[in-house]
Amino acid sequence: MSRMTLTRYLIEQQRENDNIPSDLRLLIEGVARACKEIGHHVGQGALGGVLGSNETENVQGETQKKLDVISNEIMLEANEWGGHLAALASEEMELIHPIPDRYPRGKYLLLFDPLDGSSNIDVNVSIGTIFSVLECPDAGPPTEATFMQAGHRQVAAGYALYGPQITLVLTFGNGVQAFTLDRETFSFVLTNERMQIPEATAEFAINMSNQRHWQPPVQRYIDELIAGKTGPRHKDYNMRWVGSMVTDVHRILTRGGVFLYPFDTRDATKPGKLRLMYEANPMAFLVEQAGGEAIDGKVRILDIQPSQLHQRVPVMLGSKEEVERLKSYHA
Ligand code: AHM
Ligand code: MG
Repeated sequence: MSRMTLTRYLIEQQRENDNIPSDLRLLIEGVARACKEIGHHVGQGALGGVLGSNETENVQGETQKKLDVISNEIMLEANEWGGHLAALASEEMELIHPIPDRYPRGKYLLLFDPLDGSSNIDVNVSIGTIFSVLECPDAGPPTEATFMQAGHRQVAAGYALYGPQITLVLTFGNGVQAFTLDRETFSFVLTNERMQIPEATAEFAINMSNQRHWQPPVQRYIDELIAGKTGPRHKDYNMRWVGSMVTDVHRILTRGGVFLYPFDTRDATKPGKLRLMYEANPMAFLVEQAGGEAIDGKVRILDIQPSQLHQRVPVMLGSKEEVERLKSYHA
């Protein structure tokens, strides 16, 4: 069979199921092009002068890496002219970015973390780009309030993973598809038409160095996993923590597992580390579409009504059995 490129897959889906409007398809193709370009810069590393930090801080008060800034620019430039978007928002920009007057305004909103896992850039460990697409409900110029929609209203979401392979993982609410970049033809080729997370797992991902700051339900849950075969779970668990959410989630979509960045008591102003709108929501959409679950402890991530563009949430996602158990411990 001839290879199924991203373009062909999206056109055929639109034809067969009528579930991907053409301007949404073109928008996603624009995002995919931007990811290829970011992937190129990531691959250049020291040769491209892209490693190391900028002198700047983002709205979260984090020092920006050069690649954070480069990736943000690429996402803006690749996506603002297409005519499919009303506005964009990014982890690296305090305010939303309305489409400049010189371009036509479309009906979608794009949110993204242009370069996720920034602490891994300089050490040559996998990193990624995460994105989420919402509809723009009104015809007037969008404001931050226009973005304040719960995650279940996303019409598409995905990530690009810059690892040994460059992988693009997408959902339009009809399962999860993975595409691998063919580095010779520079096109994304469908390599997994339906990613599925096994219901049960024996692998967990959490930053153990924060253990003393966790709340009792997470303390209990992790204690029980670590107790292994002789503990209440009666099996041995394995641990992985890459420190790039994209990579940790990709592993879970590929072979199962559970990922936690829970609420902790380190900083009263931060209810978790990860950001709802461009990290937790798109990942929760993908995980649910692959048969898993995603909660903040008590509530389904996709049902959280956002109140701020850069708000943080605790995140627990992955194999159903584990997330259900976490929910029961928090109840
Ligand atoms: P970033 O968007 O600034 O890169 O931060 C998000 C990342 C996630 O990819 C990852 O899961 C987490 O931060 C790791 O945090 P920690 O360094 O506390 O383990
Ligand atoms: Mg991030």
